Amino acid sequence: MKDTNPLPELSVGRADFPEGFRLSTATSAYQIEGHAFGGAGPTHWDTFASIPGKVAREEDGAVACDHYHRWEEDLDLIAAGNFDAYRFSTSWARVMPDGVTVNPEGLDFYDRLVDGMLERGIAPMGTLYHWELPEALNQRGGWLVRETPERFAEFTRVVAERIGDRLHAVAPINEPWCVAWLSHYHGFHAPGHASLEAGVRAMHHVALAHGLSAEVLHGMGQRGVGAACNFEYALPASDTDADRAAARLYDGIYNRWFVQAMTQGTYPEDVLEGFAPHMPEGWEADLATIRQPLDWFGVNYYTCQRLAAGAGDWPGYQPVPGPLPKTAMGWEICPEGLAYILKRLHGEFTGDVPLFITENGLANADQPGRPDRERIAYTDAHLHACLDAIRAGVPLAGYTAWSLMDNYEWTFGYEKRFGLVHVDFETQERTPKASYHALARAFARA
Ligand code: IFM
Repeated sequence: MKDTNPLPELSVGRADFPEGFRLSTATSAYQIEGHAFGGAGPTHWDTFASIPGKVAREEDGAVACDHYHRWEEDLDLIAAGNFDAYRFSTSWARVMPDGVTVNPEGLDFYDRLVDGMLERGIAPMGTLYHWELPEALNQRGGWLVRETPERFAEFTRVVAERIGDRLHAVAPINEPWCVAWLSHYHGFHAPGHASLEAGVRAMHHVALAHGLSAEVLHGMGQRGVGAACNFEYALPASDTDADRAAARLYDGIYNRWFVQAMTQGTYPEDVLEGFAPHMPEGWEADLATIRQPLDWFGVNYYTCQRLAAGAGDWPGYQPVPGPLPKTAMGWEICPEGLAYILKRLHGEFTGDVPLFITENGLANADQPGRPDRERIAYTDAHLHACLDAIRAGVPLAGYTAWSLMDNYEWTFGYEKRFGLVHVDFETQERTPKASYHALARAFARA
C-alpha cells in the first residue's frame, strides 16, 4: 500500500550543534568500488567469499556499486546532501596488488577522488585499511604474523606520499576489533580463522599496525592523524554476579583493548588474563609504538549487547537477545548506549582529544517508493544522543552516517541495505532515499 503520510523530518539539525560540527557520510573501498577494475590484486575477501557457505550467495566485491567508474556522480550526491566531509578508504590491494609492488593506476584513482572532493567543498577523511587484505599477504600469514603490520607501515607511506597533503583526517584501520577478533576468533569474516590463539595474535598485530602506521604518518608531518574503533554498549543479561562479569569481559575485549592500548600504552589486565598464553613474543615492547598521539578519535556505534555467563571455554560469555526494537541486522536500537560510550571514552581514555562519530546507521528492509522512516527515526535518536554527550562536556566534532549508499555488506552480500541512497545492483541506478533528503534539509548551510 502506498505510504501517503507527510515525509518525516529530523528534529535536530546543524543549528543545534556547536559551530564547526561536521556532518559526514562514509563508505569503504571493497564495499563500493568494484574490485575487478583498475588493476587491483586479489584480496582475502575474494578468497573467503568463494568458499561455499561463508557469504550469502557467495557474493563478492568484484563489481559492487561500480564506484570506480561512477565516483563523480557519487561525489555529486555527497555535495548535494550538504555533507561537510566524506569518509572513504584506500584499498591496499588496489594500490599494491601483491601487498608490496605499487600499481600506479590505483594511486591515480585515489588522487582523482580526493581532488574531486576538494573541488566540491567536501573534506576528505581517509581510512587506510577497511578490511580487504591483499591475498598474497594472507598467504604469508596475514594478521597472524608480524610481517603484515610492518608491510602496512610501508603501504601507509605510499598512500600518504601521494594524497596525504589533501587529507583533512586519516585513520589507519577501521574497526580493529572486526579485523582481529571477529575474523580470527569468531571466524565470521575473512580469513575465517576460529581459535583463541589466532584471535589473540591478530588482536596484537592489528594494534601494532595502528601504531606503526601512525608513527609513519607523524614522521611525514601528516595532519589529522586519528583512529576509528567500534564500540558496543555491553550490558549484563541479568543482575547476577556471573552475568555482570561476562559483560565486563566482553567490554574488555570489544571496547577497551584497542582504545586503552592506543591512548595509555597498556592492555586491560582482565583481558590479558586469558590472552597472555597466546600473545606473540615480545608484545610488551610494542605498546610504546601502539600508543601514538592522536588528533581525533573515531567512534563507530550501532547497538548494545547483552551478555550472560556461559559454560564454554574462556572467554565463555554468551550474547542474549534483548527486548528493544531491532534493525534488519537483528541489532537492538539503543541510542542511549552511544551517549554512554562517548561520555566514558572522554572520561576514561581520550580526555580532550576530539571525538568523531565515524559510523552510525542501520540496515533496513527498504522498498523503492516507500520512505525509509526507520532510518530517519534511528538517525534522529542517535543525533540526540550526540547532543546529550555534548551537553555533558564531550568534545564531539562530527557525525558520520553509514552509509552513503547501499553496498556490499560482507557476509550478508548485497541483501542488507545501509544506504542513504538506494542502489539498483542490476542497473547501478542511484536513488536518494527520504533519509538522505531529511539529512540534507536538517544540515543545510545558512
Ligand atoms: O558495513 C559495515 C562497515 O564496513 C564497517 N562497520 C559496520 C558496517 C555495518 O555492518
